[in-house]
Amino acid sequence: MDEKEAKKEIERLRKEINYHNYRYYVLNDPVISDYEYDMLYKRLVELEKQFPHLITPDSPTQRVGGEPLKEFKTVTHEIPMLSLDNTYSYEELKEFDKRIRKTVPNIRYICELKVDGVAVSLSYRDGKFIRGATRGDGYKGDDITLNLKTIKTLPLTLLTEDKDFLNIEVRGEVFLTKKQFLELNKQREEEGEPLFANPRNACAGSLKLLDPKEVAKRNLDIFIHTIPKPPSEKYDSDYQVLQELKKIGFKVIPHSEVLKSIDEVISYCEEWKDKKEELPYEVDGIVVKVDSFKHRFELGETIKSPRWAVAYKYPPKQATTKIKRIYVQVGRVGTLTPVAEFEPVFLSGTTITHATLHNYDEIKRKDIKIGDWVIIEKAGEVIPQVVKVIKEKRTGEEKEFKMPETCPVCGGKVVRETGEVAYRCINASCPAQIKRRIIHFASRQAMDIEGLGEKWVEIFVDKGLIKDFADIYKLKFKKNEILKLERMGEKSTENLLNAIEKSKNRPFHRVLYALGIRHVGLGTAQILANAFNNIDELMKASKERLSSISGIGPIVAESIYNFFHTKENIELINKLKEVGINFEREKKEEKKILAGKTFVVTGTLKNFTRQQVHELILSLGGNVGTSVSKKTDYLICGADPGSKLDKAKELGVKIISEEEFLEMIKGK
Ligand code: 0OW
Repeated sequence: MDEKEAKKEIERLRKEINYHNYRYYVLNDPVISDYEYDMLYKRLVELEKQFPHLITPDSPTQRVGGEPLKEFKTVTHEIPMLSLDNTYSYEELKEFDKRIRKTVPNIRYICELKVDGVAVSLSYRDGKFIRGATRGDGYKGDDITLNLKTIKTLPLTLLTEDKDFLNIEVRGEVFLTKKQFLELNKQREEEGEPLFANPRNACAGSLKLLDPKEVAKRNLDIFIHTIPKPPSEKYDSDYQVLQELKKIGFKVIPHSEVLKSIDEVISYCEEWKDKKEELPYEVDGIVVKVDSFKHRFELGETIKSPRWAVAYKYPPKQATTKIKRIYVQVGRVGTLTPVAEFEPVFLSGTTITHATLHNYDEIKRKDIKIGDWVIIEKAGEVIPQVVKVIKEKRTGEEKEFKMPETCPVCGGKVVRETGEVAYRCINASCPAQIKRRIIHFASRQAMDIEGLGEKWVEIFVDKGLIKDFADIYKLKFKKNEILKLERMGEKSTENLLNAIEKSKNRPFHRVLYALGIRHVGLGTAQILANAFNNIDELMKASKERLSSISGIGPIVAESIYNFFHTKENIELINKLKEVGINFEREKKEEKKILAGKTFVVTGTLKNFTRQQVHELILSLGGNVGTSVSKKTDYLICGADPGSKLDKAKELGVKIISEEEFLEMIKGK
């Protein structure tokens, strides 16, 4: 196929894929099977790979942008993005209505759900999405185009030729569904990251990420609710324009109605007071706006907000109760989280007895004491929050809360590392963390113990057969107990015990990685294995010595030092030595195996930062280039490679994956 034909085929495919994206993501009503869609998409990817210069930013294949940004550019809103005046009672709504009718006696209102998300502006030129920005201060915001492109319900190309709609700006709310929010917090808990208090914060945090690939993982969504100026004189009703926007590809806010009287508006607010709890996303109010563009113009706006719109905010569901005690939960990664236990209190359909206090800083910030009376709030379906202490109710009996010095589950040392908010138990054998730690220990890139996956780890730990890493190697003495387990026959027991024995001789760097020291991934483990001959040398190293190693910063050095200066971990290492784990770098003399070879890296690597892989290549005698040339021997190609890949193809430079690179240096 020649370029001309390819261009035509590419355009046809894009048009079709855009339409099917709209049907699937916006209308929730696909008209082709997933398989047929995948074939179209695959074909487009192939053609764009064959003719890379035909790739355009608006292609459906370009939703997740390239390299992470260093910062966001600032952009100015042509029409300021004003905020909304809030009202908290139906009385205030009636006053709003009276004020409006003084200027416009005969009024039509649009009533819309007020989605609790992050306001953004989207600009289209010639029907293509060209720019997206946060509201910022209403006049200037951040250019977050690349992040917004990752939202599947945001059309990159509008499904219209109508010139009224090809060059428009629309505004909407980016949001996270309650389900996505809970999943994100669960993930963060596993990774020891602080939790988000509500979907809006999670959404705002996601849009601030500089790497679009990370944003894409957050599954953000968007509702369009406003067009700052009518697309042409033909339209006077905003409601009607929104219906048009829906037809050309936008996911317009649902359940809106045009109502003629404030009484109807109030019954709409009443109707959604409870109904909103069943919606998959957070709604914190109702937006009431004048429908006619002409009337809006007549009513005008104040410096802060339009006179023709108001938000009716549902009262946040609150209650007061007394803190009986504050205890500490230990998460799967050892994070210590303070939790308040209350006198049970009924709040929006559920009895509340506990609420997370997130972390010690939060307790100090709100000056929370044990025995305090507090106001708690459930701003929607998500976790109840302690809003504030009712100081007037204090009797002097209240007690200060202190974070424990030792882990409440295992008694191990609790540390709070530099720059961290969280306190953490770093005992690698802590029962609260042991399952997750063993799963990591046995995983493929660590000790690679075939057959010891999540399911069997859960069973072995629950049956008390494994309490720490060393117990894995003692399972061979418990063969009879294992055979009694369901679905663990003679053969599979034999296979598992052999796999465990075999794992004793993994390379030193993989054993270090398997220990699960915070901030020590495969790359850092490799650097440590190159810097120390064995575990004893490493355990004796001071923080200064550790942070003097290229690729190891002060925070990582502190984490490594703390790990090896925790009593339980020292015992664990001794036990692992007793069962015969290899804690030495391969005996082979330190050959500079990459001597004379020049490497260039492109794209994102799974196990190394760019700096770490450069350090590693240099430590093995290789050279590192920053651009591809005839002198380049290898291009290591990670995810989402940059233009170096095309250059390497052009020059015939050998292209290897990260896995191939690891094979090349394996066990050296
Ligand atoms: N959050 C919303 C929403 C909405 C406003 C925009 C300017 C004047 C009327 O769902 N459904 N409709 C509007 O219309 N605003 C909304 O959110 C506002 C935008 C800016 C601050 C709030 O997020």
